Amino acid sequence: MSSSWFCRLGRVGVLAGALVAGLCSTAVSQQVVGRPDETPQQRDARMKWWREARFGMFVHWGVYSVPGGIYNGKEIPGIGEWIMNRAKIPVVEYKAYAKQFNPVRYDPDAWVRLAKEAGMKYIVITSKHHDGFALFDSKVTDWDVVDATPYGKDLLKPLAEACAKHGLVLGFYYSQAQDWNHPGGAAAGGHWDKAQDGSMDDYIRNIAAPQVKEILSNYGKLGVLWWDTPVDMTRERADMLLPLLQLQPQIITNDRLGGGYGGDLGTPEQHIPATGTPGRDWETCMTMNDTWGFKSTDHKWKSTQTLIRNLCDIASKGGNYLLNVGPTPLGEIPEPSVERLKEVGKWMKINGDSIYATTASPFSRLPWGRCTKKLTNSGATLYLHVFDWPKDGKLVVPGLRNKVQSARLLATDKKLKAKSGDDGVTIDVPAEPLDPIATVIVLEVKGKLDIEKVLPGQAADGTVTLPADLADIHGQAQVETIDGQSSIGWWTNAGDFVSWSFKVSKPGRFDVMATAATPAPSSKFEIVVGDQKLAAEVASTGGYQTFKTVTLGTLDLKKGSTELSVKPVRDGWQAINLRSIVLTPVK
Ligand code: FHN
Repeated sequence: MSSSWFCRLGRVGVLAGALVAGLCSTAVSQQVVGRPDETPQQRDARMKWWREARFGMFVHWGVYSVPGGIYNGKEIPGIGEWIMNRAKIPVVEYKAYAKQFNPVRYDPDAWVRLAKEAGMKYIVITSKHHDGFALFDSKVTDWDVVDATPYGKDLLKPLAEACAKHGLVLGFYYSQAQDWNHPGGAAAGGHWDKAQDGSMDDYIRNIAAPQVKEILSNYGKLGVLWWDTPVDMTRERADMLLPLLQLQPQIITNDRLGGGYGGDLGTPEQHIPATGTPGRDWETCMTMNDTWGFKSTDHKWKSTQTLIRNLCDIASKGGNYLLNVGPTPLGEIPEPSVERLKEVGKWMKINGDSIYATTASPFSRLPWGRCTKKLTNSGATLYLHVFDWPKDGKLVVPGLRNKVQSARLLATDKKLKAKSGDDGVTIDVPAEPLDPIATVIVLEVKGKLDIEKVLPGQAADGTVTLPADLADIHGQAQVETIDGQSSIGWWTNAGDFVSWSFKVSKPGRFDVMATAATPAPSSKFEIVVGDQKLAAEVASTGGYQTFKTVTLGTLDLKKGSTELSVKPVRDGWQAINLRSIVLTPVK
């Protein structure tokens, strides 16, 4: 097979820089061209199961779970699986941890049942992470679970069997460019021990390529091969690995092989992109606390609400959610993960139809939640995920012009009344939500989807709310989701600004408030409306994820269409995350 089996494109160099720090933002703008010998229909058929699945489990497991974030009695900052690199642990010393890796409580059947119960359709496990330790019986090294641990058994075989038994698709993660324990494998990801000396080409030829061959040959049919951190992955190096994919012709790969190969999917990490990428499959991978590999001191668990709303948000943008668990050295998935996955599963059992096999929302924004859709012969089924239940019992679907055939609650099938009007479709809903996290309403509409963009206006009390996800962004800043709420982030460039268009029906003087977060002592910017400029400043909130609402001053608004911009001031601007600007009439 020729090395151009996958077409290449992309900005892997940029990506790799971010990845090596373990702080990757997103694999942006890598267009998948596909395989030159694959028709679009064949590609759609190959991607079908994955696109319908929407939800999968990521598993980061290895020897690093033994120190669990602690080295020489001290907590090592950062993600648990990077402990060897962060603490610069010598190879010999790190390898000794394997003697304590004895996962006698490993129950792959229970893992798979848990993933299934959560509503996940596939599992991607680290067959080998950056520490080079193989969870399988590798013939090209002794640095694997069979040869180096008291456990002595291949961990992937029984997982593959359990997946097959319970009908889940199995995928393997493989760190092809970083391997801190085999000579030549640490060239890219850092180097602190003579034992790591060696040529990266030799490492790829003698360790990575044969191991990829092993994982693609010995575990039955696989769904996914998940490459990672393509640091220094030249075309030539990638070409030592790429042809091996022929061993699993239907396999789906991500965009992290390197060498300019785009793979099948984009991999935004730890965040949800502002919009989906039509024509390009993508998958947000995310931790449930702050680490991928087990870290005994990390108790920052995301709430079930955040996880469910993230899943809705991702599905509404046409992506998949690959949610991580980091098992302990005994082989157990930490209890807080188990609890949350079971709760997500309860929601999915009732509401799964609104996630599986759906495609992206036709609305650019909905004030109360998210939407997914399925096209039907007569029109479309819209699944409305209502996060903020209307207090007045009227749910307005703004700008929807299609005729509604029916409206019902997904959980109970109870029919609801829906009426078309100037604002869109208004649905009469019960006084209380069925599920405060996300209640799903199913709308069947007729014909080709017809949605008019509605500008935000004033609430009955005159308030104007300008949320992050309605902003027009001028520059490189991006809308991201933190704790289920959107904010404008990555706003490091003082030349970037954001603006909103909205309608004013009740003019007057307004207090201007911003909900923002920044670790900087202060950040200065101005709010511009027509020829008015309001000098504004936000003081440190303690971090990029700690939001505070501050009053910035007042502005006059005239009747009619209005534009408000937030513009950094060159002297004094520091990056902020901005969740919203709210204007309230001065009393
Ligand atoms: O460095 C790794 C990290 O440990 C983890 O495996 C994540 C998962 O996407 N990938 C890399 C950072 O981008």
